[in-house]
Amino acid sequence: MKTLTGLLAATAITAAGTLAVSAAGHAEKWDMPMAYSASNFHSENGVKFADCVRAGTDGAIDITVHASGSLFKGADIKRAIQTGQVPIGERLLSGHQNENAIFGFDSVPFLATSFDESAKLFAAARPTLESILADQNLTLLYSVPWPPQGLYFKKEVNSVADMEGIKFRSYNNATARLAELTGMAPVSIEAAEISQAFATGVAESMISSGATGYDRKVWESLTHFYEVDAWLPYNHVMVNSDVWSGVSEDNKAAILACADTAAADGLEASKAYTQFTLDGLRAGGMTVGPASDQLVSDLKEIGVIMTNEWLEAAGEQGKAIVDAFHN
Ligand code: PCA
Repeated sequence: MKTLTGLLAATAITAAGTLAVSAAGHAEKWDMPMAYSASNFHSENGVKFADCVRAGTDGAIDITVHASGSLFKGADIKRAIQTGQVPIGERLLSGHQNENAIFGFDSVPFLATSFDESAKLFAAARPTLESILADQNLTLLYSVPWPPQGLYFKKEVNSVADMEGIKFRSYNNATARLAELTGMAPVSIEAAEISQAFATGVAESMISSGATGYDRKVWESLTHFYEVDAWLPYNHVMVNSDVWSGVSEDNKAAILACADTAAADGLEASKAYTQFTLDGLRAGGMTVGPASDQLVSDLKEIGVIMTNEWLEAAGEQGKAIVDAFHN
């Protein structure tokens, strides 16, 4: 639901964006919505990217990061960039699989389960992803993976049978489907709102990284984290293609150099944050460890179903990505 302040802010930004474009030669102010908490590594990396762009363009492009979904909620960020309500923003594209199955390349269970494999998978998917985004008036600047995804509960869970009926917070199509196939009840909730959802019992479990559980202090409501390493989903920073074509060649080169740095720094931060946040969950009182053999084998069976469903939906392009990944 859009709030009044959200609507007012969006209107003000559209006006500011128009002004900035018409006043060529002056500093352009770019508002950059991001969905996750300011202390999360993606958001911190976004602020560093903005600093790099400001320096690299001699102040001509001045990006302000708005973390925690404060300007637009995660689910609305992609559309806001496409339609020019904001020039730039960050979004988890696997949340838009209903537009194009390729957007879910990174959430196919057990296809790529480590940072190295996920980098290979992303490299295989990138050209296809960029051409789909180009048709949507979006230019991809950089992408950063979340740490491996594991399962959170408020009780011990050793098999899929133990998951029956649990209220499960989903963040994209794959997580909602996982809930259905495991007999849980999916409820879509943005990361910014999960602490409250767990505290009030609207949700009782989720699949996510240690990072998100740590950022949202979920040990206040949940007790167990099982390392499943199901997949590593990506956040993508994208710019509106009309805005991008108005950027000078020099400034484009500066921004692309900053994007490369942000991709590399973001990956390193994601790796470093993995162990740090699992330790943090433990320090918060949670039981953190590998899933039982039974749970792993149950989940792998569901993974096969979801892989087949994704391949079917993603067609030739999806198959080409998986083939390139395996080669
Ligand atoms: N955190 C995000 C997406 C994946 C992750 O690790 C979330 O839970 O919304």
